[in-house]
Amino acid sequence: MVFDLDMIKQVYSRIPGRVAAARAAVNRPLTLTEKILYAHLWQGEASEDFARGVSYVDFAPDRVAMQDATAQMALLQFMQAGRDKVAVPSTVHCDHLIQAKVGAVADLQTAVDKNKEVYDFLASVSNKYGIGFWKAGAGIIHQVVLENYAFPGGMMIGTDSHTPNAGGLGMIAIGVGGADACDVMAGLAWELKFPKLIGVKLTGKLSGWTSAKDVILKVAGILTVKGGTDHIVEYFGEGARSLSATGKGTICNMGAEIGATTSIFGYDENSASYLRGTGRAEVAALADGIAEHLTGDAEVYANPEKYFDQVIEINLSELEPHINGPFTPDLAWPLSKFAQAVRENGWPAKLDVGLIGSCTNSSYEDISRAASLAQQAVDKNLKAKAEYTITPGSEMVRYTVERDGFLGTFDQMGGVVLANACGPCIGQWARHGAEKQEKNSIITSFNRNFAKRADGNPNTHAFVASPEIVTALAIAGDLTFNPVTDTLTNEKGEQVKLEEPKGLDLPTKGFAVEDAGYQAPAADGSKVQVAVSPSSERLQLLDPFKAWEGTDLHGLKLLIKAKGKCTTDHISMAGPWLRFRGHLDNISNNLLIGAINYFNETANKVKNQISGEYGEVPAVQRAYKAAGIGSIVVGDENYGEGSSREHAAMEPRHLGVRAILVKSFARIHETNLKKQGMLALTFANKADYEKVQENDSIDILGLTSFAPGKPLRIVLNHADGSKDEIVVNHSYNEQQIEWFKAGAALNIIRAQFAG
Ligand code: MIC
Ligand code: SF4
Repeated sequence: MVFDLDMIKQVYSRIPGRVAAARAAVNRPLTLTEKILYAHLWQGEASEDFARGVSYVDFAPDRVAMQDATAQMALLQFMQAGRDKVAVPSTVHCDHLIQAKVGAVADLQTAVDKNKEVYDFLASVSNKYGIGFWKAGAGIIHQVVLENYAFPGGMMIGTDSHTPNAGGLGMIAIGVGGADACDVMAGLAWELKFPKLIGVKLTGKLSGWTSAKDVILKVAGILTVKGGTDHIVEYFGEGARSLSATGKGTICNMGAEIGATTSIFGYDENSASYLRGTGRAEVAALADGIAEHLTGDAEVYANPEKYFDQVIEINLSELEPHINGPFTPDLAWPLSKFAQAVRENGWPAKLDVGLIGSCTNSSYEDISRAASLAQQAVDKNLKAKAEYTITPGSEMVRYTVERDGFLGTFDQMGGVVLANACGPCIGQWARHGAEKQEKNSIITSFNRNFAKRADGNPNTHAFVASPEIVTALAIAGDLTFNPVTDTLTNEKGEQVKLEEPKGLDLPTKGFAVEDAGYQAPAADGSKVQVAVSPSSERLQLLDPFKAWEGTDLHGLKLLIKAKGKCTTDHISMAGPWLRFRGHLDNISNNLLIGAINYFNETANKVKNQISGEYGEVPAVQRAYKAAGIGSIVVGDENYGEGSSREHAAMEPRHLGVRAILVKSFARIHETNLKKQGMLALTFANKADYEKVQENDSIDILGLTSFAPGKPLRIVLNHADGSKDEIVVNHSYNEQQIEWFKAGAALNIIRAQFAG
């Protein structure tokens, strides 16, 4: 048993009392989200005064989960916090650093050799501080968490934006930067803007080609990549109860793509079966005991408009399969309209690769349904026309689907099984020929499809769909194929049709695994040594950031005015750069190299205002740093969308950028900036974005009276001697202003533990 039953018992013993108190305090029925949030208040009582989307509230999460690419920075920070042991149960998962090249076994071995230094570091820090460690090959963080740790009514934070996956099992699970994880592991409160609530009422029942993935593909189309910002999405209704726990996990997982703080489903029979099926019958029994508190109040679901800020209704019986993309996960196409969209937009119709798996869609159900199509291909003499890969989400799923013959079926169809890891989803894909940058199409069951993400090629058109649709299209090798209506020509020249996919929520023979890949920490870690070599190119101990100088900032240079989409992949690219996630100075060499410069429409080419010449963004910023000149980054809407990686905030901080000024921020990134002592500012008047010129020298005024709710001013001193003064907003509260003043939140913790 790897989960902490005592902790769950404690949480369950306080939920009924806290929910009753909260209901009395606000004097109305409660949504599920409110119940769990109120049950996890750090101190004090529930109150209607928590203004949704505005008030910061302190919470006490029950768990922390970290994946290897973000854990390095989280733990480097935690090591400075002065604790002997983590304050809440925590785990590390090695999943992001495994590159997909030839297949599971060889790729895993290569990763273990190549990443030895980092894995050894993570294993020894985990051992020392009481953190559970999941070795490379054990699986992707969110699947391993769903299978082992997620529990209805719990609250977890994780250093990865898809942490909400655990919402499928009724947990409030939120993606954060490493500095937030560090606070919780150090025993401090965790602060969150009290969310607004979106209710999604699901009626009907899925059938045929439609699957849980299509619910979120549809929701993404409705809400777009920023529609969920500062909201929690709560799903309910008979349709919700008809979905498997892992299907719900898929929906919650991809809620990250609409910017939602998290998403959640209530506890039901399917949650209980999943808990029992994954060796947690005790948890199911405990949850049964307080089941009424693990779902929203009946009055809420009867009149959702009264209690949610926004309500969406989807009838599962009428829902069509969807395909989203290219280049953004919210461009949603119902299957019946997709072929036409491909033709009209001139997207490459030939499908090169279909990829299934990832943390989003790698459950037993997903794989069994995809395998039912692969089996048909074999039986009907169809040869898959596109390449086809499978990344199982965990060793437990992989072992079980191998035992049940599904991997053999994929093999017969020509599929390649990759390691239980993120692989191509995070650019860890040595795709042959990608360097030629040819225009091509791929389709995945992953969640993100930003340009260059999977294979580094900006001309790869990546689409997102369910594993079933990905498999059918890979068999056809054609994006315009509609399996519901079209036939295919087989090896014998006959016309054949694919039948609807079939699968099972849970294995009839139960899950099995030989070595799940878990390593428990030492009971007493005080003797464990953690070594970081000063000459390492992958790990670097952190130096504290400097405190604020106490004055307004004058004469900042414009580093870049980014145009259009600027995700964390644009700010701090993954793929080949993942190797430097534990070395702040080295990874800073990727700062904003993907962002498009407004003034020349080119990536990674900005004006160095000292020399007047154009150079790469990191090099220009290093020149400013060497000259002791601060700078500012200007951006568009939803800046920092995507990942939780705090490198996107630490790199500019490390290189001397002082402020990020944008039209709007994605939630996790904004918090990450604040935590690292940066100024995260928004234009009071979005049109002022146009006033920023390439040669501007910029002043930030009002810092000596920096206060919550009080805008700051910025003076844009243009090269021709004219100037514009503009108003900029911020969302800093008192405490966050202290982080800014101290130079970073961590500087405050460090001082507290030292004192
Ligand atoms: C991603 O899907 O982009 C990642 C890689 O899982 C990230 C975390 C990271 O950048 O390490 C995320 O989503 O938070
Ligand atoms: Fe890994 Fe992709 Fe999931 Fe991120 S979205 S955790 S990279 S599988």
